[in-house]
Amino acid sequence: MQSNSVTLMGQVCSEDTRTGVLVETLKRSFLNNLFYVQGKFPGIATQNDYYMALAYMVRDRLLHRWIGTAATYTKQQTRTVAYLSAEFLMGPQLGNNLINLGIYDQVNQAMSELGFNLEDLLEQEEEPGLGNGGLGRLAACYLDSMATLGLASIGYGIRYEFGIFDQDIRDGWQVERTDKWLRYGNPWEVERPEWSVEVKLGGHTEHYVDQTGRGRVNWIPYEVVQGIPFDTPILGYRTNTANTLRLWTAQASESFDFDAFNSGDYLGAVYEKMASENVSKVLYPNDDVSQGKRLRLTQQIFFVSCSLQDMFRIMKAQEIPLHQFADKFAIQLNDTHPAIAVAELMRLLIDEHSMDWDEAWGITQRTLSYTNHTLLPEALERWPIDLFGNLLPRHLEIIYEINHRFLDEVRIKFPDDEDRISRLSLIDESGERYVRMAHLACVGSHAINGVAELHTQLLKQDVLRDFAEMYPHKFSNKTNGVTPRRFIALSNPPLTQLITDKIGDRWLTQLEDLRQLEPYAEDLEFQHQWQSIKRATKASLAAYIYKQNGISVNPDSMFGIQAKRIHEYKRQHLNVLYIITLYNRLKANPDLDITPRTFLFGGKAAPGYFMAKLMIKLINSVGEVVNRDPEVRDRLKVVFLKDYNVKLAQRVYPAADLSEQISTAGKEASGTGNMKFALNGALTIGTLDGANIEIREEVGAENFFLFGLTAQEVYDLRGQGYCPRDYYDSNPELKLALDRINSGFFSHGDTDLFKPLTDSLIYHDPFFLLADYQSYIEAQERVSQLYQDQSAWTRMAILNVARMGKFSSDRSIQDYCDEIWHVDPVKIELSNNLEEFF
Ligand code: CR6
Repeated sequence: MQSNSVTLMGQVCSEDTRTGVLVETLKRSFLNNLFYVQGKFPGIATQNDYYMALAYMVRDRLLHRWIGTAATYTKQQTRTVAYLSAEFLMGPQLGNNLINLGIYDQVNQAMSELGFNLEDLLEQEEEPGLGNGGLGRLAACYLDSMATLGLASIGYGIRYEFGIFDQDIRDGWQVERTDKWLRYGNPWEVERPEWSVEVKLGGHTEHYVDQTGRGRVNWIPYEVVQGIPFDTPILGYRTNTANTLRLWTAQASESFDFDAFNSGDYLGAVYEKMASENVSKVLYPNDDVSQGKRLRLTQQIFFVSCSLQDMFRIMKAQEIPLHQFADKFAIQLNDTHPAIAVAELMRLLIDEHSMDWDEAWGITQRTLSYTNHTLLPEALERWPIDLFGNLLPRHLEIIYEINHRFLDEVRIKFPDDEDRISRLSLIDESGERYVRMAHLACVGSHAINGVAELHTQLLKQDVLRDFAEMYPHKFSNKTNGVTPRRFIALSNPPLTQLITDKIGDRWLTQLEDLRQLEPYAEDLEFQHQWQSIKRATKASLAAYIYKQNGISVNPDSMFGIQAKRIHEYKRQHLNVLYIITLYNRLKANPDLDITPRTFLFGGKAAPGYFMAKLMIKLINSVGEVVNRDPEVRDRLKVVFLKDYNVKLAQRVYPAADLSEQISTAGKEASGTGNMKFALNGALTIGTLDGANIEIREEVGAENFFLFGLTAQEVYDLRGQGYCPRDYYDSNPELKLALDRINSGFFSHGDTDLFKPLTDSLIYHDPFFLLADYQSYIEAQERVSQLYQDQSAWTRMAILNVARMGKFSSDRSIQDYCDEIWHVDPVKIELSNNLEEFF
């Protein structure tokens, strides 16, 4: 650690007492914060006050790096990645910052000398749940990797007042509660009102010709919303780089309701003001599905416009001419949520900065690139033309013009192919007219990528096939990754230590180093240490379960975990069919010798998604019966962990023996939980879907429990006319499992409760559960068998971890840098003389 004393305006200030990392200094500054920031003394301080005092203490130690980083970027006019995402699922900040700063141990000691338990204080943090699941968490992992690799980057998004809802379980059903994460303040953010911007909405456009004879457009909005940025530092792991996550909050602009105020309609004006503040009020709680609401489109243009205007401000401040925009910024669109950036960047360049169309279009295409995250048709965003034109009249005109020019290009490349024209058009005209956001993103970007090999391949041959034929050079794959800092170093310290003892600590930034563990896979002593760590993390999860659910589970049973959003395509109910099958076997033969198992589930269902909510109810109902049945004698337990979020995920991954990755092949774009489980030594039972395929390739087919149809087989079976009922009729165990549900056995005699689910399976089964059932059961049998041989199991787990190097988000980000962004790392030298910054 370098000295933190600093010279500013000729004065030595902020000396070690404020930002030093000696234990004594840490204690003093913690108490200073308690008194002078929280305004509390120990007699009346709450646990939250202590957490805040600690958080500010840590933030103080980040700021030198944050300022140094900003100063370096400004001075060097660094090329910058702008990652635009409607979601950033950051998880708790305190622990991660301690790890990245490298002061975990000192702070732990300081807190314990003051009589506090650091773990308890970490537990106090309310996590910012500003995302639904994989997509938002991926954005957070990417920010961590960009900072760790020393890349100049900025994350742009929305500061939702209410993040993803808190999940409660009542009578087995999901109940949603609002997530008031800002209730006690957020110590990690800094408000920057001086960089506020205005966003226009609604109204109409007026076209005219200016004195130079140039056609111009004036957009007269119906309302104007102000965006205020809140910045959070994103520190890299053991580096000086501290980048920024900039989230926008909506506020009514003072000017816009001038008339209402003047005309004396004070209350009316204040009411309007409140309405604009709704823009950043709440995160839409849908994962992999689009809701098509006007407010959602408003959120999208809001954060996109704020962010682009912010980039223009930065250009101006650094005196970089506008025609160099594409050299200064590489903008990544995280799915189509920010795809309106194509039209908004054009509008800013043409209307507000008088650039001509061709130059603006060149800049737009060179700047933007687009990541697709799903093949599910219900997730592809499209906006009814009326709604779109009503909210964004100028953008619609620009989109028509882009479309006009684009379709001319198509006609030249593919003459006399009107079908192709209508398939490619930015406007869907097959019925009601819609703007297709994925098409807009494809046309306006120079690079388009999927998030796993299979996903990219399917994109090219199916969902975006016409675009792949039109612009083959734009397409590439960028397989997802996860940060090993949060998902091992922070969440699994004992395993981290064990690995580091063997191979040194470079693996945390060079994850391929894990390969050096391979020789230890056979080492019985090492296996033994490995097992005792797994046993301890399971015991600790068991204690948590007992506290939360009042269910006692045996840490020596196999923990199989399926933790992810609840969705039919993810097939939690296939897992349940296996539980019921095992249960039926035990009932038929109470002395059956089975591998004791604990089935754990966690995840939220979208509040409007009835089937997913019914799946939660089913899991809990089956659990209620199985867990209480004396004949089962602790050989089977079923637990639903409520309110699955990043904090809980960090507890769950280290405690898994078996990771359930059982989506219908061709449906899960990538998955990232699959990577986090494997990295913590769980073996995977899974289909050939998303990144599972690449995980299996890396760890070796013999170290992975594969089952189920391939994407091609699913496709073919669907084509032939899939008849799930045949499977039901011909497989007695499957029939018995479904009949048990239908008989009311798990629902206190209610035979109707689960009918929507079982009917859907027997008569439609859009996700091919029945087709995959037998293969799944057999794979589970192989799992149970192997678990009996603890040494063989552990060997396999070690090999899994040793071969997970590819799935670091550092590797993903390096791929984006090399092939899409073309940015290089920037070294941040920390000077103690702040004068150099001026
Ligand atoms: N729901 C995919 O479904 C992928 C993540 C991140 C998802 C998932 O397979 O791992 O994105 N897609 O790429 C969307 O959110 C649209 C997800 O999280």
